[in-house]
Amino acid sequence: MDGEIVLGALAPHPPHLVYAENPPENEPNAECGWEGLRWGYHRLAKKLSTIDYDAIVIFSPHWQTYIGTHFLGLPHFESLSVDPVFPNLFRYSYSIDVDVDLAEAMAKEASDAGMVTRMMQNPDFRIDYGTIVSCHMVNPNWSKPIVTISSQRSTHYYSAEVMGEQMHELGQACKRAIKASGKKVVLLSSNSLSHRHFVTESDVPEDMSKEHIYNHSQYLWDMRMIELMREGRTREMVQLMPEFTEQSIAETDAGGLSWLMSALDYPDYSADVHAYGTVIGTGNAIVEWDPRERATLQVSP
Ligand code: 2X7
Ligand code: FE2
Repeated sequence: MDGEIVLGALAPHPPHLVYAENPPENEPNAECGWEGLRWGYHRLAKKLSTIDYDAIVIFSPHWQTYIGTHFLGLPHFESLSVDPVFPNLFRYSYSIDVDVDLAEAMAKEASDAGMVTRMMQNPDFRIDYGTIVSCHMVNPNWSKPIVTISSQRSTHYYSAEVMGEQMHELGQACKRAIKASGKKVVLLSSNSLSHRHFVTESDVPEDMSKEHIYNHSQYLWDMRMIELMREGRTREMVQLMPEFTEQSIAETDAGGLSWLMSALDYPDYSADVHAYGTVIGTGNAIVEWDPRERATLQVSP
């Protein structure tokens, strides 16, 4: 039977969210914080727990590979991940299983389509915190194998337009590989939206009286993008991506959201927004696309 994408989500990765959850894997302890985003993640995790799937494929901006797209390529990685900017919040012991067959199939499909790809087969490779935070938040018991896809940074090497074209091709290649694999797969784009942020931290990081969007124009841009998601106008959203990325220094520069939209064949059905909130001034939305919505649209008169 053909494989399929059973769910796609925008799943941002501020380490603050894991910090505020206080899971046993993370050393630092928080009193509370960022509840709107965390409760949104809880709703998404609850939905995922009702879905039958084999693997999570995640695209992370914090695994940066300037020569080509890389895929995790060993069955297991285990170590301590310390956030380089927030070591006070995130020191997470991880033990991660990888779906290597699926990773290899996606890399081959992308490479056959002319993209530069590579499998990461260094057993000492340190998994990036973007992968860990988003995967922890959607599936805290790590019950499914994952595949991380790196960001090849074309936005900075060439332009946001070039990145958009390449992510279109990569999304299509991943979709073909998933279909051929016979597996049911969840896709995550791990990124914030607007990304200007404060450069000093309050004495108590979870002091929510200090948390707000960095500026109003950034907020307006986030709302514009989210509105297009909710209205099922994702082709327009992808067209706006270069301008959005430049004007709000968005983390869409990494390409993940464009990759996700392509793999989902540019949803024309409404996305479910589980939460929007800020973390050190950045804009973060937790958004779900359920491809069964497209099927529903097609059968209705
Ligand atoms: O990587 C991040 C991020 N994208 C947003 C907010 C805070 C910290 O780290
Ligand atoms: Fe980030």
